Amino acid sequence: MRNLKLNQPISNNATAASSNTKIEFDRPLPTNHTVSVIVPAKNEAANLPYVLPRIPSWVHEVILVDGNSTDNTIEVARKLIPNIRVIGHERKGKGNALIAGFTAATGDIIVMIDADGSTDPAEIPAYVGALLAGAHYAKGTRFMQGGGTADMEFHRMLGNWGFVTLVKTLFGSSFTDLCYGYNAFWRAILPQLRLDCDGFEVETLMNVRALEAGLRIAEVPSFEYERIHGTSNLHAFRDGMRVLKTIVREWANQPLRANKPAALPAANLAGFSQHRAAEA
Ligand SMILES: Nc1nc2c(ncn2[C@@H]2O[C@H](COP(=O)(O)OP(=O)(O)OP(=O)(O)O)[C@@H](O)[C@H]2O)c(=O)[nH]1
Ligand SMILES: [Mg+2]
Repeated sequence: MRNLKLNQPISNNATAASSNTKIEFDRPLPTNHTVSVIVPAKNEAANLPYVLPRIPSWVHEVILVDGNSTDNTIEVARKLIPNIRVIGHERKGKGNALIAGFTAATGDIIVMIDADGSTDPAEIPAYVGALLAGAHYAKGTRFMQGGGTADMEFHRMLGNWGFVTLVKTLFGSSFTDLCYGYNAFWRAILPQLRLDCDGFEVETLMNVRALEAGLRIAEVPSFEYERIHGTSNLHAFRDGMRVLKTIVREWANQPLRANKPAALPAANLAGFSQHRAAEA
């Protein structure tokens, strides 16, 4: 049977490779592309020891985006990964935090994970693999074979299903999940996402904008674990309304962008083959 929470905290410092806990996935990455991992965190000191040490040692940069934590989130993060980059963000909200992290990232590939133990960094190779195989954007899904969730009450599952269906209807997508916080993409496509939101609607906005931009999107099966300690920052009704407004607004604004976006910045997407670039 599957563990519903990430195993145990790993408090001996630095990377997974140097800790006592052996991470099976921590094999060398078969590419020279650099990877940045963005971790938005608001009062997650108790959860970071379960999360940060599981980030593969070949990740070249980890950015913790702190939401004015009142616990010792920053101190714990620095203890676990001494060279972690810690930044802040201007306004409240996970969306604002992620945008700050994406903007600060320097890697060819950007991966976003949560700090509460819901998303397992050991899955990062699956996301990176999908990008190296030709996707521009790799979005996690809890609702494909190989994925799952231990962290979603029935009403949230129902809401997510409703939004998935709405996006299918309005945008013609075949997404199996929508409001999930584990995604990855080539940094070169960031301008095409035109991200401009503050709250938990951020994942929905990213997914819909990736569709609108005609990006090659791959879904990656992912298992969402229970938050380990602390309480959620999400308010199902309020944040559900923000998601709904985001979908409707994006759909309503579509005709204003009658022309499909210019060709993808394929030249910058190393790992994306030449003849694919010519097709775009
Ligand atoms: N920097 C920053 N991080 C935030 C903010 N709000 C949420 N986060 C982080 O974003 C991640 C997801 O937030 P959660 O509160 O776990 O929300 P959720 O995963 O949708 O809800 P649960 O499934 O109930 O945990 C966590 O790592 C939070 O610490 C914020 O305003 N600023
Ligand atoms: Mg969570």
